[in-house]
Amino acid sequence: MNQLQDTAEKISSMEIRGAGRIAKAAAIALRDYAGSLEAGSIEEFSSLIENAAKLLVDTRPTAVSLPNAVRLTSRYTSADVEEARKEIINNAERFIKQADDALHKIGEIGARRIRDGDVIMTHCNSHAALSIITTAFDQGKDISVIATETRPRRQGLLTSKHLLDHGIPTTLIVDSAVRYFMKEVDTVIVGADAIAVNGALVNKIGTSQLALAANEARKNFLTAAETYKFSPNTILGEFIEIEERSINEVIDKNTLAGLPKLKVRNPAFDITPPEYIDLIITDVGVVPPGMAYTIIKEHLGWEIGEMV
Ligand code: RUB
Repeated sequence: MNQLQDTAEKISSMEIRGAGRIAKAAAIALRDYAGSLEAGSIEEFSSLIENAAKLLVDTRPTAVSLPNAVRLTSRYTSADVEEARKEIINNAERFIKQADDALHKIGEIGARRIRDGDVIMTHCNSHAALSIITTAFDQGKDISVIATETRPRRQGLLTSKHLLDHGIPTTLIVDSAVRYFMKEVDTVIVGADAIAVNGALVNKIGTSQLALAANEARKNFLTAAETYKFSPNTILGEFIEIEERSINEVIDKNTLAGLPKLKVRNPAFDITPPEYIDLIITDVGVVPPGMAYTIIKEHLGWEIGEMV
């Protein structure tokens, strides 16, 4: 298996997961593929890059960071193979650096919204949300975190380990205990797989329940989203596809064999409407959901004509 297929396989199987990491892995895979592929003409080069881009984008449908990263990386203007190769390598390096810088900026900006003594609830495993939490803690704020387990893949354990390694007091709860604990929470912070043009948030299944419970209890609900997680295609009226994963993640084969008539569903993400989101913490500042259109237009750098 070559390195490109290896990355695609690791994204599909979730060995590489989380919208930011998926995007960076795709940029690295394209950089290395462009760097080593053999093409006799620019047409051949172009077709190989297009196939590679498609292979990567098709691995997981929901995280918009993936097609955005692939699109930003695989663009080139030169008609010369060696120059086009260089352009792709440079694009990838730029994207990777910007993604790392964005995480850092989100941490700095988001930490200002955290007060000393805050109890924060988070869901799944978001490096952008964790950047805010660890930055606030490093600033000396006395904070603690309630982390949801996040069935079925239990990414809450990754989050708990990350926070505990950082010295942050952390409590793990099952997903169905979110409303029970909301009264103890000051702020909910989650990551984003995609932000639509209307400011709706697509994130790990269960996020919208946190938002509902936070709204009912009048608690802040923040999402941390790098600008490359905003979806340009939603400007064209496209929907963001919600990935349905294997039911084997939910129920093991033996149990299922004993319940032959049981139907099992496993959507991996859900949609939180903009009215439940107080603020989006991005690398270019804190914005209300209503600003999503502006972020897409000003920071994603391609024209509508290019997409239609
Ligand atoms: C991960 C998930 C994360 C976002 C943001 O889902 O929903 O909240 O991807 O993560 P999965 P980050 O585990 O299915 O990939 O902030 O790290 O990009």
